[in-house]
Amino acid sequence: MTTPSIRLPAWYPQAPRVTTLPWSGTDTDRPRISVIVPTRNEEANLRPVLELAAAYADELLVVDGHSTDATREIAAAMGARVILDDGRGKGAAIRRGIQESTGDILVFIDGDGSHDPRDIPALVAPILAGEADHVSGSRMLGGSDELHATFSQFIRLFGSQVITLSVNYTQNVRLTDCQNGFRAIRREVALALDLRENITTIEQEMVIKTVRSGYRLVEVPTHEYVRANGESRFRVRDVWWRYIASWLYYLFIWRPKRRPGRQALLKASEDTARCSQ
Ligand SMILES: Nc1nc2c(ncn2[C@@H]2O[C@H](COP(=O)(O)OP(=O)(O)OP(=O)(O)O)[C@@H](O)[C@H]2O)c(=O)[nH]1
Ligand SMILES: [Mg+2]
Repeated sequence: MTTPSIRLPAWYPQAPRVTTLPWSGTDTDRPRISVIVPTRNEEANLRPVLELAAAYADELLVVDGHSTDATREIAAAMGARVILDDGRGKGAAIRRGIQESTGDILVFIDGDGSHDPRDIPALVAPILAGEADHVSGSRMLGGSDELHATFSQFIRLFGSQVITLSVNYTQNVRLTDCQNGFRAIRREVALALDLRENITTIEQEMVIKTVRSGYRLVEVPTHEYVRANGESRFRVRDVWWRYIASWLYYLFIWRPKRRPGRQALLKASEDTARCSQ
């Protein structure tokens, strides 16, 4: 499935793997899961991600950022529905994915091999159990191969920790990671958050809005791997001010809307919990 010059991600399994979701009810009662993969020029990384993610997905959606390589062809050949983002960045792609998806639970996973799709059952478990509306993978709990190696990574980690601490102390929560791209969220909640960010600042927007809106956010440990192939395009010097601006805006200025659907969402969670028993 690969040429010698393409590396497989470290998590790619050699052994048989369990692909079942944590659900003991009937299959027809189980909430549908959409796995959404944002991609931009990930032809060397995408196959293993889609191959394993497909095992957990009722719908596999690739939101592509106008790749100039074979990313879209590979995604389509592997059975994903492929749509294009509007060219404004990963955040815009996530927002497009939310709009286009049809599942009850949305799972976001990067297409660069940084996340192990076999963590998807653990990510969706608290939602299937009716205990969470949004589950974020945490690199602080699950470890990371790329938090400390370079000065740029140190700055990202430091900034991320400052933001997480500020969320914890202002919102009385105890989160460890506000910026991971690996998460699961009830689609109704994702829509209700009315997301606006166009770049990777969408991760902290989702976390802060979830907490401030009173939705239930749970973290589970997930490991972050070094992207299997290609270079990181993330440049701290280009985007640091957008992180600071969106952090301060969503934490201190933005106000949660009244959420008339809140009771319905809680009831749906309870129904989900009952079905899974
Ligand atoms: N659709 C879309 N996807 C994007 C865009 N930018 C990045 N992505 C994808 O979003 C995921 C995360 O982007 P990365 O470039 O890996 O960003 P990162 O994980 O913060 O940084 P590194 O892993 O260090 O490069 C990857 O699957 C990218 O291909 C974009 O503009 N549009
Ligand atoms: Mg990455």
